[in-house]
Amino acid sequence: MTDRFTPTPEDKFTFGLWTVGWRGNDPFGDATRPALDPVESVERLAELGAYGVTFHDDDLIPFGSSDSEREAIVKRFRGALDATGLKVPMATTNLFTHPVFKDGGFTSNDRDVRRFALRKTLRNIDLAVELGATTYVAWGGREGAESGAAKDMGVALDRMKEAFDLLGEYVTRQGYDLRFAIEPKPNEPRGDILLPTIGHALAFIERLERPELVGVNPEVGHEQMAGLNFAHGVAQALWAGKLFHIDLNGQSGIKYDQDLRFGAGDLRQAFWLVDLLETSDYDGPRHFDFKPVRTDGIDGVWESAGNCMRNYLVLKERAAAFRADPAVRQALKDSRLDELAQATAADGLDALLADRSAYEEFDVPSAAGRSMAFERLDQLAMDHLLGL
Ligand code: 3MF
Ligand code: MG
Ligand code: MG
Repeated sequence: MTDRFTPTPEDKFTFGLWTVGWRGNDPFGDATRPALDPVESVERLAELGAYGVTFHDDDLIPFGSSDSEREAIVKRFRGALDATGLKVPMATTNLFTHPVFKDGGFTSNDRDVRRFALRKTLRNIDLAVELGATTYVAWGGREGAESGAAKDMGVALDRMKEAFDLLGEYVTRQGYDLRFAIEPKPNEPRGDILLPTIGHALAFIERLERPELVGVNPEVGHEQMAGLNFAHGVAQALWAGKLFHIDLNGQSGIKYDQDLRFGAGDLRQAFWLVDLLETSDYDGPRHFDFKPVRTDGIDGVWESAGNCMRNYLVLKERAAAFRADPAVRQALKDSRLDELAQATAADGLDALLADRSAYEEFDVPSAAGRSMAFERLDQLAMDHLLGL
């Protein structure tokens, strides 16, 4: 079906090889689908209208491959990219699957594992840059603990900082046009993970040697697993100039990482997220990090990949209609959003202190009695979201 919600590469939709390639294995069950050839993923995603693909080193080149195997795989992958025009805007490192990373990569208590993790990352950074990536994501899935004394958190943060400082030094020395994006997640697979939310990551970045090289890659479901409002978190990342990349998917409340297709789960949060992204200056990829449901065959994989993009475009249309509606513009005024945009004391501290109308003569009961009129505004959003 081709309609106005059919994506094109201009929409900048990208997918991780590990998303469509997920075989349905979970902690309680084996794989339900056969392995997907990365070249087939590239071809199918291009047919569906995607802009690019992303990968962990091990998604493309199985852990432990020889140099010649690696070379052959990369050559074949590059051939598929050239043939389809698909881009690789981002790449990342798998520092979580192999048992060697059971206590983490950059913050494992084992120093030699930390050195291995850094070398594994640096090696894949070279490949990422070769393939044209400008963003390098770091999700520290195993950087954490299940018990109190097992990890000294302050010291682990020192090691995390050391890792990002070294990575920053490397890309600077190599002259690479590459920035890092930290992906926060509160838990799973570790009981508790370091840098659990967007806010923790933003604060951490400011302590680095080269903070300008590091931003965040927030994921819808990860913040919602912590009960947080995703659009608010993304808004703060944008405010800090740190939204370097984004992982889109769906989640229903505080539970395991569901990785539903985008738009499933909390639809209202998805609406506000698209509204935010589309009215912001973020022009990076709209990257889907989801898992096609394990109950479906390969048909469901491509169906859900298409639906991630479709749902984004539907919400984009709905959000634009909301912003363009004269009734909404009036409701925004009635709710005094224009007043929020005015500085509170542009006249300065002295003028504020001298202003009797601000305090001594301020009519508190009348201000307390003013309705904010948010209910009407929110129902207008609901009506637009529901397509009324
Ligand atoms: C886990 C994730 C990860 C990261 C990936 C990219 C396997 O919940 O979201 O996906 O997105 O490692 O860095
Ligand atoms: Mg996830
Ligand atoms: Mg992710």
